[in-house]
Parts: sequence; C-alpha cells; structure tokens
Amino acid sequence: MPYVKEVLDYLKRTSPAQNEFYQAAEEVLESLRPLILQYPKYAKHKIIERIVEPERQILFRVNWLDDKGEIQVNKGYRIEFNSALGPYKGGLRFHPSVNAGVIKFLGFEQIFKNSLTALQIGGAKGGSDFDPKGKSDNEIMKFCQAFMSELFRHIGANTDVPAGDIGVGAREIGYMFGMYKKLSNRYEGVLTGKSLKWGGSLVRTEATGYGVVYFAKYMLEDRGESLEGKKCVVSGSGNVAIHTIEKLYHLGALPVTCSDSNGMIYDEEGVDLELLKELKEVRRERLSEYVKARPNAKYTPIEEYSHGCNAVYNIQCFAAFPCATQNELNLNDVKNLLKNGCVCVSEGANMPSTLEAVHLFVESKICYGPGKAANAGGVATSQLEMQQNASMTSWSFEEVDAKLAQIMKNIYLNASTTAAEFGEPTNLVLGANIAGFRKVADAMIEQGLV
Ligand code: NDP
Ligand code: 2IT
Repeated sequence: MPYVKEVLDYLKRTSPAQNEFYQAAEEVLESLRPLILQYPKYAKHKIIERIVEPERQILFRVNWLDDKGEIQVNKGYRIEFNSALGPYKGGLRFHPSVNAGVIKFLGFEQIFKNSLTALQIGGAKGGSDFDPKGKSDNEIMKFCQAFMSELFRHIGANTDVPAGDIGVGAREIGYMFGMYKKLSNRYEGVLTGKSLKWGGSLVRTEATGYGVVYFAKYMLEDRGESLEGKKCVVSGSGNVAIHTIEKLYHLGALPVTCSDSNGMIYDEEGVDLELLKELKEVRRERLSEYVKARPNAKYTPIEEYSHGCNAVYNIQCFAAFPCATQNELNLNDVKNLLKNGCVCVSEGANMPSTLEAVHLFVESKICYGPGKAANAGGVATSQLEMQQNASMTSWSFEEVDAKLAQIMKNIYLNASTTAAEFGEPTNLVLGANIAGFRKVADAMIEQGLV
C-alpha cells in the first residue's frame, strides 16, 4: 500500500528537517496498514492526512535577564496536536536539543499514548531550547516566568494542561504556576506535577517510572515470568530512571546501571538509590560523582563506549529499561541485549529505540513494551491530578498507586488483545499504535470535520 510513503513524502516536503517527527510518524503509519485496509471509513474521512497535522502550533520568543544582567533569547514551543479525546495534555521539555521537529514527534506520540490511558486527554507537547544545566535558581525562575508570560494566554484547566519532561520538574512547574496565577488571576489545575503542598497529586512524581515497571511485570506475567531476583539495566538518571530503579527494588529485582549524557555507572551490587537521589535531586551533580561514594562501582565516560554502542546495553541483564532520551538505543544495542539473554524491554523514554532497533525487537518476539504504552503512567497520573483538582479533593498514595497499576494493566491488555486481533499477538508496537489510533480516529469521525 503506497500510503505510508506518500504521507511521509508529503511531511518531508511541507515540514522540512523534522527527522524525529518523520521517524515517529513512519512507525505509527506502518502499524496502521492492516486497520486502514480493513476499515475504509478511515480513508474516507482522511483521518491519516488530518492526524499528522497539528491542530495548532504556537512558536514564541522568550527573552530574559541572566545573573550578569545580560539579555538572553530562547525559542518557546507549544504544539497542540489533537483534542478529539479531551483538553490538550503533555509535558514541557527544556533542553538545548529542542526544536520544532522534536516537539512535534513528542506531541504526535502523546496523542496515541493519551488515548491508551482511556482517560479524557488530547495530545500536545511544548518546551524550549533553554539549557537548565549550570543555571542558578534565580535564572531558572526568570526563564520560567518569561516562558509563561507568553504561554499563559494559550492554556487553561479545560484547554491545555502542560506538565514536566526533560529539564522540567517540580521546581520549574512551581515557578510557571506562580506566573500563570499572577497573569490570569485564576487558581486552577492548569499544570500537573505540582507540589504536594498546593494541588499536586501523590504518586505523580513516581508515576512514570513505577508505570514502566508495572508494564514489564504484566508483560512477563503473561509468559509465566517475573522480575524477582533478576538483574536489570536502566539508562538515564532523571525522574523516570530514578523511579524505575525504585520500583524494581520494590519487586525484588536488581538494577545495576544508570547513565547521563556524559557516561554510565555499573554498580554490580545494585544502584545505591539514596545516593542517586541525593546526587541528582538535591545536589544536582553529574553522575561521575557517584563513584566517589561507591568506589566499587565503575564509571565509564561516553568517550570510552564501544563504537556505535550505548555501554548500558552491553551489560548482561534479564530486562532493560531505557529511560533517558530519543534514539539512545540502536540496532547494535538490540543485538548486544539479545546476545546476552535479555528477554524484556520496557521503554520509559519517548522513542528511545531507532526504527531499525524497534523492528528487531518485534522480530525477536521478546517482551517489548514501546514507550507510548509503557511510559503512559506519568500522563495518566497527571490526569488523576486534574480529576482531584477539579473536584477539590486529594486521594491517598495507596489509592492513586492502585489506579496507576490498574491503568497500566489495562493498557497492556488493550495493546496485546489488539495485536492478537490483527494476527501478531506478541507485537505490542502494532497493538499499541492501532488501539491508540482507533479511539482518536473514531472520535474525530463522530465529531465531524472541525
Ligand atoms: P530528566 O530531565 O529528569 O532526566 C533526563 C535524563 O536523561 C538525564 O539523566 C539526562 O542526562 C538524560 N538525557 C537527556 N538528554 C540526553 C541526551 N541527549 N543524551 C543522553 N542522555 C540524555 O527527564 P525525565 O526523566 O523526566 O525524562 C526522561 C525520558 O522519559 C524522556 O524521554 C521523557 O520524554 C520521557 N518521559 C518522561 C515522563 C515524565 O513524567 N517525566 C513521562 C513519560 C516519558 P543529563 O543530565 O546528562 O542531560
Ligand atoms: O511524555 C510524557 O508523557 C510526559 N512528559 C508527561 C506528560 C504529562 O502531561 O504528564
């Protein structure tokens, strides 16, 4: 069927230089072939052509004063991709690699991820090329305020509800919420991932990482396996990686690695979670500092990785949890994982595997949970935060955690039964893409041409 190539050619022509977006679109479009062939209504209503085009893209200038009194200028983005299922929802990323193509791929993935949660949320993403590394607390505040001084007019509790992502955690959400409140004169659940002291939900901080591990647990249970006593590798050392490691310990597994953009730690006795939290959440230091407190652990700087490989995936393991960033795991890494006996991969990051890597994972028939299914626990718990804000109540940790576990189970069941319906029971890429798409597409048809 020519439509995948046609649509990709159209995207490349009309939205040039957005490689990450083409990659995300290609993966989804490939999966949708059997659905589109079987159900002519999607072609008739031109759902594919409509769904790859964001409903609205907001690009803006952010200027702010640094500590030296010098003017700094950054780019700001909010891409409101699809509102068929609810208010736009998705995180904000502050990282120097951010550009329109990165935000667009993230927003596109978010449409299907949010649909899989079965909650009422549309898909969006935003952020800036601002680099938080090395900035003072005052500079972070100034930037967040400047960013919100434009974004505030586009968002609202029933319109568009941003949250965190790379480089945006509770501190940044706090500064942005303060500015939104001042400018709009409204105290409302316009951002999620808020502090527990003023409207946040218990478990939101932990939710993405916990959800990634719940997803692995459900995939493995279906094959009579468990994580207990098993060696696991984790990449990244931010919010998602830390809480993936925490939940792995809860389930009796042994996480032995973590990484940042400069290198990786291999701690054979198990990553010291308290030390990692202290380094990353309190002291905000580089991972290389870890070995000063744990001399038995090994730090490998990125310059020493084997050519074309991520050293995290060279470590023998039962299960792998990529929790850093897009395209951190390539074909060589999959080959290394499979050679060393890895039988389960659950993605915490968004699109951490290259397209070739995804194909080999699927072909290998190991348990492979693609990001848009496996990391949906974060945004799902954000929606639970919205529910609590709207009803002016708050739920206990146990209550939210139980809801999160149930949502992850339902996402796994939905993806796996949909995969089976289309004749490939172990292919959760196919299952997640079709299940996520179908709900949005049907809503778009029912809501008419708007
Ligand atoms: P954090 O900012 O807390 O941590 C990011 C981690 O990834 C850091 O260890 C960082 O290392 C590393 N990293 C970032 N960019 C690169 C890069 N270019 N190369 C190598 N390492 C890199 O972010 P999160 O933990 O929140 O996000 C991690 C991933 O999870 C992202 O893909 C995000 O989109 C995804 N995600 C996050 C959710 C959430 O709720 N926070 C929900 C669902 C998905 P360094 O410090 O050196 O930059
Ligand atoms: O990629 C993601 O799902 C997130 N960064 C979380 C989004 C959210 O709105 O909680």
